[in-house]
Amino acid sequence: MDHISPVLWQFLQKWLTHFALFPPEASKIAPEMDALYFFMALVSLVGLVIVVLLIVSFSILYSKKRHPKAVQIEGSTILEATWTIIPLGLFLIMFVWGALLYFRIYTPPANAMNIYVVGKQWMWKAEHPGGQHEINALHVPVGRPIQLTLISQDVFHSFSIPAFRVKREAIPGRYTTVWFEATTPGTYHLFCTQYCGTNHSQMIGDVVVMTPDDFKKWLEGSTSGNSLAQDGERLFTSLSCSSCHNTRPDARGPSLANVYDSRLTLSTGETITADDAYLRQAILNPSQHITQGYAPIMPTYQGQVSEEGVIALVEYIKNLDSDYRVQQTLNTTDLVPESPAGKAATPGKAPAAQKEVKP
Ligand code: HEC
Ligand SMILES: [Cu+2]
Repeated sequence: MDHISPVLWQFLQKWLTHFALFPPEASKIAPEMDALYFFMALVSLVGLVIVVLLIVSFSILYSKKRHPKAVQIEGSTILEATWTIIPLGLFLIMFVWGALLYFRIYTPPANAMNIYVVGKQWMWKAEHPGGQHEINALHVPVGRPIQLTLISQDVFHSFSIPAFRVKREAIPGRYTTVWFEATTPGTYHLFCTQYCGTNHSQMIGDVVVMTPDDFKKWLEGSTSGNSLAQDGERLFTSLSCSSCHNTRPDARGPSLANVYDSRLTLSTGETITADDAYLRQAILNPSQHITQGYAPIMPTYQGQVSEEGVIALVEYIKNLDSDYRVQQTLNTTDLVPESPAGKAATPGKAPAAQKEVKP
């Protein structure tokens, strides 16, 4: 909102926030969303004033007292073109402006830190890559793009942080994403904005924006001892995935190392990108897409793994390199510069073959 006087803007903003008409602007996109919002409000207001003025002045000017005898006025092309073209231009400005913002909000930058969020009646559960779990709370660092990968365990929910001007549906059976970059440390509201049953109004929580140092401390203090990928690794063994997906040459399933984000060729000849959604489907509904060169022998895990379990498995597969082991990342790697960067730095790890369940 640089085009109106900063003093006036600050005054207006304070006033609106004070009367709870306007949430604080705490993300990078928030001021830009508000600029569009106030532009639309202003255009509507100007339109309203013009229409009201015309109604009042016409009813005085052309009243029966002044004009007892009606006179027909023929149309004016110029006038009609004007009142068509000007609003059309204004609406097109709103459309292009809104579309540009929309694409920015729903396209996370490549360097965004991913946090999974699972909605269920009636709570929000967040899963950090370092294995930190939280309920009805979300801790994030300031000044860092955060991507949320959302899914619902039951019905439709909608995840909303008004102070960040961010909102996205959490849909059963499908991952959706949204991203933001928080600009101001503090605590903000978190809502479910889609009516989802009796206790919908209690499906709320706090987003805590912390300085990078505080966030690092929080990560260290909230760890369960295992990263999300390591939780996935355990599930991978306990669900016997490793009996088919392993490093042996006669393995019955394809190698899952480096499969994430790669192009797979299916038995139908189609190719498909192995993204989060694809991996989820491959686990819950394996017969839907059969990878070329393999028999459709993989059993479905529908009903055997919770959404959080699937998330852990997906995170494990994402981090998988050739030896089917994942490193112990209790923190988000690039926030902790002193931790060893490479996956080679995991001394004393058992070789993959030792953890096989079957000979
Ligand atoms: C009985 C053997 C078997 C078991 C057990 C098994 N899979 Fe599979 N899996 C396969 C085969 C064969 C394919 C390739 C054919 C297909 O796409 O269904 C496959 C495909 C996949 C794919 C798609 C990637 C690709 O390259 O095709 C993923 C992801 C996957 N499995 C994960 C898992 C997970 C996670 C588990 C455990 C929860 C598991 N699998 C258990 C045999 C198995
Ligand atoms: Cu809800």
